[in-house]
Amino acid sequence: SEGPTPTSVAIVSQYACQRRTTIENNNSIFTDAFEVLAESYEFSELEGQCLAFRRAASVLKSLPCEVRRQEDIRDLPWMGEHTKAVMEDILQYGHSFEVERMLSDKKYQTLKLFTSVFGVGPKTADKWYRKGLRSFSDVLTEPSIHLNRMQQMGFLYYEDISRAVSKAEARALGSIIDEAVRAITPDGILALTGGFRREKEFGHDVDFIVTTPEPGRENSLLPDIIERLKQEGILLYCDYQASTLDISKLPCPRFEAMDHFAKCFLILQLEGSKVEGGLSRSKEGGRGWKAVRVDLVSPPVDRYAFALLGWTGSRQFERDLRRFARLERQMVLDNHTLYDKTKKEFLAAQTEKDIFAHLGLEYIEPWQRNA
Ligand code: 8DG
Ligand code: MN
Ligand code: MN
Repeated sequence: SEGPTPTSVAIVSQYACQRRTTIENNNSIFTDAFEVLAESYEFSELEGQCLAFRRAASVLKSLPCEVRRQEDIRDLPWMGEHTKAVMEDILQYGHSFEVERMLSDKKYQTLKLFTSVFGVGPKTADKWYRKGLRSFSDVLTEPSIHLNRMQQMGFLYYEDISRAVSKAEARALGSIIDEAVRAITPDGILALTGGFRREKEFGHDVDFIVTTPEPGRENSLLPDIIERLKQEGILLYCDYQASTLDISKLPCPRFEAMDHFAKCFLILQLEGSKVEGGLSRSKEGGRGWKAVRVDLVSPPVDRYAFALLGWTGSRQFERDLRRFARLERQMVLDNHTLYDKTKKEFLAAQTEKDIFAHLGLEYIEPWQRNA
């Protein structure tokens, strides 16, 4: 009889949606380094090189153990010459010279600082850098700069929202949103999504999906929730975007990065007394509350599974789900639909499991999507 082969090597898929990636990362020494370089390429708008480092990092995050020797990565996908060279330095010297150089680069440091402000993307950060601005006080005292409202709030609450949101804080916000939904409609559906659904310990915000079984009713849901939060006196900032979903346009699916659901990007005032174990920020400011970023998205109920899958992330997992659908199944997946180009039909789904099944993929639990 055949026993186990002595040199059986587990094949690692090139697609994140065929790997199970928990929050336990055995290779953060490499993936942290890759993230610095990926980010610097993102600042320079070199998307291909940025993606190469993000893909390599994602593969290493899925490994059950630490990479110790160069030969450990021999059979892994997405290990290019550049990523290998960075890993070689880390294996040999404990750090990468290229990464060290980047971390002490003034332009990288400044763009990193500016993009850490809510409402400031790489384009704005670069514009400010090219004006010679290097610090927040440079930006805030520069007369030629006009900050939009989002950026004004980003600076005003910088101390709070640049600090990670804890699980306990996310839970407290869940109760607040749930109470609001319950008061508006008893059959409202609320689900945690984003990083906290993937069981991350910390996040930069808290993401929720809300809907109702009554078609069309979801359109007034977010405005009603926002009104309630305002009346409670805890709404510090609200950027509401009404739905632009046009079902009649659905039979010509093409991939779009942004979805068309109603959504809002909020800053809420979270009372320390509502958080088990207290707020994660130091209380030296004296006030007993913390400003926290919250995202709400409100799809029609028949789009719920697609929206939930799309908003749970991680971004790398989402990218690879779509790439897998397109290249391996001739299907188009986005936050609204799944379209089979061979059969020329849309595939309906009540749950995420239905979508994985349509794609012929093993189901990956949310906590295994930290690619
Ligand atoms: P974090 O907040 O802990 O940093 O991580 P995260 O929860 O994974 O990231 P996120 O930036 O909050 O995004 C969560 C998911 O939402 C991510 O997979 C991308 C998805 N998403 C969309 N559309 C949009 C959109 O219009 N804006 C934002 N911010 N996220 C979107 O599908
Ligand atoms: Mn999030
Ligand atoms: Mn978010």
